[in-house]
Amino acid sequence: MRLLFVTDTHLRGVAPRNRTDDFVATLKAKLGEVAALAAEHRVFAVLHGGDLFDVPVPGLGVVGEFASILRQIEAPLFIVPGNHDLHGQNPETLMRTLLGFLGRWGVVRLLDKSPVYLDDGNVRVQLTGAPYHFAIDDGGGDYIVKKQNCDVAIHVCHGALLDRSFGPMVKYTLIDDIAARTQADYTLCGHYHLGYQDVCRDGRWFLNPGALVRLSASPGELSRWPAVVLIRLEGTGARHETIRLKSARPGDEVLDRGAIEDAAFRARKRQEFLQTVRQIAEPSAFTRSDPEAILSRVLAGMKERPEFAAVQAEVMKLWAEVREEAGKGCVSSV
Ligand SMILES: [Mn+2]
Repeated sequence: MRLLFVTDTHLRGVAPRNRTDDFVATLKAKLGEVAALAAEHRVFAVLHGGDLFDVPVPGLGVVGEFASILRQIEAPLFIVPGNHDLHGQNPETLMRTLLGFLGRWGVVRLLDKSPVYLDDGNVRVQLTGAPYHFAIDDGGGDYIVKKQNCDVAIHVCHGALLDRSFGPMVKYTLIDDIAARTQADYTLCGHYHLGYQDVCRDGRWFLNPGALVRLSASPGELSRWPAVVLIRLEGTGARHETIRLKSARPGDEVLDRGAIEDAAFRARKRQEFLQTVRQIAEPSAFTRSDPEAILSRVLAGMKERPEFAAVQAEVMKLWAEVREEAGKGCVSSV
């Protein structure tokens, strides 16, 4: 049995900023290549890691642009809903989205934690999914499955399951924190567009080949090549290969370098600014419980900077809103 995994296709009718090619034509070519690979390898099913379209309810014109290509995929398409498939990233809205509609129509099969079994008489596969929701990376429980009544268990996820730490600013789950707890032979993940090198822990694989499309012009997107994964199952054995898409172009041919340099410049400026703020607000300042005193102290240290007036106005506006929300000045600590 062969299965094809593809993720984050973000089908859309307009080009994102920073793309220099005919983006819709590129999307069609890539989707066409996925359909051709599915046919060439006679896959039993195509597995999709979520974010099929870029918005939850695209216009019918956009849907129609891709419908004939999606129809070329003869194998059933199993998909886990991603955040872009949902209104406000809320799973409860699924039935009001295109993906929910396609699921009910039977065009796609929606995956969740209830197992679905694929059986070709040779291999029996347990298929489960972890759809996106706000708390998917709180504790990692969604990434953990039990393997039952099958030769191979595959879990398809749309969350920030990552191979390395990303610092305190984003929520994520480390593969190493859940690897010993899940019984899935393959955990196939979308959502983190850059993907990572295949991870293997005690014979269990954790794969994210990256998004099918490069939507932003970040250095990571510039240097990577869109790919899909082909999994071959025989008895209880499994192997897989990453297939780089022939229809993709090198990043610097389709992404605007000017935008990349602008982004790098902004990131540098932001770092400089944060550095200044850190120097002004030495740790003792934050041990005080009076948030207004902390704000005043940080602002006072910035008086010489040209952006001072604008920053002060914005900070005070936000602070007033926070006080308002919290009940007319009842906030006494941050
Ligand atoms: Mn995505």
